[in-house]
Amino acid sequence: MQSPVLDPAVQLQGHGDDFTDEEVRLANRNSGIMLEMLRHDVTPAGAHYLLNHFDVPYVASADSWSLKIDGLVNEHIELPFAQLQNLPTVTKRVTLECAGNGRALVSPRRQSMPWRYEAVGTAEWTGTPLKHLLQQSGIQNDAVDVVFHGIDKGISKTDIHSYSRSLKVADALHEDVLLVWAMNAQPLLPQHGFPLRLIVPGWYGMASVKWLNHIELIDHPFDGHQQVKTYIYRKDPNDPGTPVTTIKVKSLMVPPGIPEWYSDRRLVEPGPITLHGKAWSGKGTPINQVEVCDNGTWHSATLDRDTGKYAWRSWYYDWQATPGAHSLQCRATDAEGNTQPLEPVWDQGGFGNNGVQTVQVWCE
Ligand SMILES: Nc1nc2c(c(=O)[nH]1)N[C@H]1C(S)=C(S)[C@@H](COP(=O)(O)O)O[C@H]1N2
Ligand SMILES: [Mo]
Repeated sequence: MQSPVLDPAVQLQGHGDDFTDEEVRLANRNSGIMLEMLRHDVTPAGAHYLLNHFDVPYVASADSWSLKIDGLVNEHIELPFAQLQNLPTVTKRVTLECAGNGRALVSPRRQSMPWRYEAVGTAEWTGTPLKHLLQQSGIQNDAVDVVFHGIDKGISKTDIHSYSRSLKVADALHEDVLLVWAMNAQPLLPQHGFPLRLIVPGWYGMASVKWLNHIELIDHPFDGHQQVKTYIYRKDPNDPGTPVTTIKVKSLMVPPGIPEWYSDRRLVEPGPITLHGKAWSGKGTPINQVEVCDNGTWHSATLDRDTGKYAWRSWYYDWQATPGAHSLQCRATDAEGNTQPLEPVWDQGGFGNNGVQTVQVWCE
């Protein structure tokens, strides 16, 4: 059998899908991690995935930035950026994943950012716990939601709005929620929220509001566009659905061998090959197990050390590559017993697809 990796006729075949011009535009703005970068425990900032709904705001310097906390608090505060940095500082290693990751792999798919596997990354985020500031301002009893407003603005459907998301008061007071000004020990890059963003560990990325300058406490559930019109798991348009919150268990592998550049079909030589990857889950739930499948047979992978409650875990598996075609897969199980489904679970918006990754490899 001729190697499908080296066969030009196979290489030139399209993937048979029909991505729209709008999807291609979104994919050019919102980059994913290169899967080989999964070898890094901490993703270099420039290789971290990116998802921006609107334009990246131009913020020339942090000097004129301030954070306002108002609404149902005893004391309205407005803190200049420089003062924020004088607050108690912590650094946490956190894996972020976009809720739409895997959207392009469900069918039919919502036309939106067509992520396959790549909307994930891990960084060391430095900032101050939000909890202290909220406690300092004094939350009033009738406060229900804490709304985080970014300064970026745009239109979805017919709603003109700034990117804003809320957390329930109890979730906002979680000790691990951070107001962040540095990523991997450098000031935030413009596209990752310079100069200030929220990081909500264990939640899908939409909760971690960038370009944050205003926190508002309100006495009702927030009904902003990004809160109620999207980021809802739905089976059909009339389904009231359930809000997207914490990250589901997932794993990915670094595709082995060398790629055919256009198709990314992989070529490996026969013999021992160590497969590497990462596995993670939400809410700080540890990973208990990763398995690797070669043409339908599952094997246990070895977990590397834990590098943080909210950070992905490295795994590896010593594979023996034999001549021919291989379909490689990996599957993680977390400490709550959640396992990745073999087939994507369909969702209207393409949210929360944690179906197993499949990598086609040709060995010769
Ligand atoms: N202000 C603002 N914050 C935002 C977004 C945005 O468009 N505007 N996108 C959200 C989404 S959907 C994700 S997945 C994460 C992505 O963070 P990153 O680009 O730093 O990886 O930011 C979130 N915070
Ligand atoms: Mo996202």
